[in-house]
Amino acid sequence: MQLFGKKPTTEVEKRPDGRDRLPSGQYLTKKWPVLSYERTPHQLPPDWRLKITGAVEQPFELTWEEFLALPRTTLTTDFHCVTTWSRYDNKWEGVHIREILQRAKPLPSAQYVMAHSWTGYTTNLPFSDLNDDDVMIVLKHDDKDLEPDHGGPVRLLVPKLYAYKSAKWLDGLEFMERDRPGFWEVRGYHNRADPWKEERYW
Ligand SMILES: Nc1nc2c(c(=O)[nH]1)N[C@H]1C(S)=C(S)[C@@H](COP(=O)(O)O)O[C@H]1N2
Ligand SMILES: [Mo]
Repeated sequence: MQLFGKKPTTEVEKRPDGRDRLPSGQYLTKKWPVLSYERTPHQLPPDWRLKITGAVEQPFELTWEEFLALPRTTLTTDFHCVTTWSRYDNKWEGVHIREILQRAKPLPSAQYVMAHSWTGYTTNLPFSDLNDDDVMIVLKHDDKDLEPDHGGPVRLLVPKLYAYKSAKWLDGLEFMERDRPGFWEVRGYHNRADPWKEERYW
């Protein structure tokens, strides 16, 4: 059938895993909205360290210079906020989570992780969601240094979960044996936050 360049309206864009690219209940935006509970900090604290703590063989801290010296990687992902906006094809640059995990050597009992921001924000996730191919600690977005409003200079990225799991202004990962709810999770946001299951609130 000749479609004259129009896509049939029933055709839904799919991801390689067969899921709809746009999770149900989401709308697409080209702008990148800012969602923060805190006031945006405009400077890295002078004593900033990335603190890797808890149930790991090798707890460690990195200074900013040490963190910047880690190998970098880039990745393009979609990003989904629980308040229903999604933004496609974000290009991220940063340090892959496995650069951290291979140094820290989490214990088998480390089933959960709490991400910490220096502003006091926290968010929890299962270790298996952190230990994944698409999880990074990011420094750049679409080839520019991450803006302060978006967590610059350094944030977590867990693109397969709603964006409240991607803590802005990151300064620590705490490996835990038992789960504990983070900032929004205490206030009614879903503990797991899978956009394809619409795990928004509980
Ligand atoms: N420190 C911190 N990180 C945070 C938040 C926040 O309020 N504080 N909001 C979360 C939520 S709800 C979303 S949707 C994303 C938004 O990221 P953006 O502002 O870069 O779009 O950051 C997440 N990380
Ligand atoms: Mo969000």
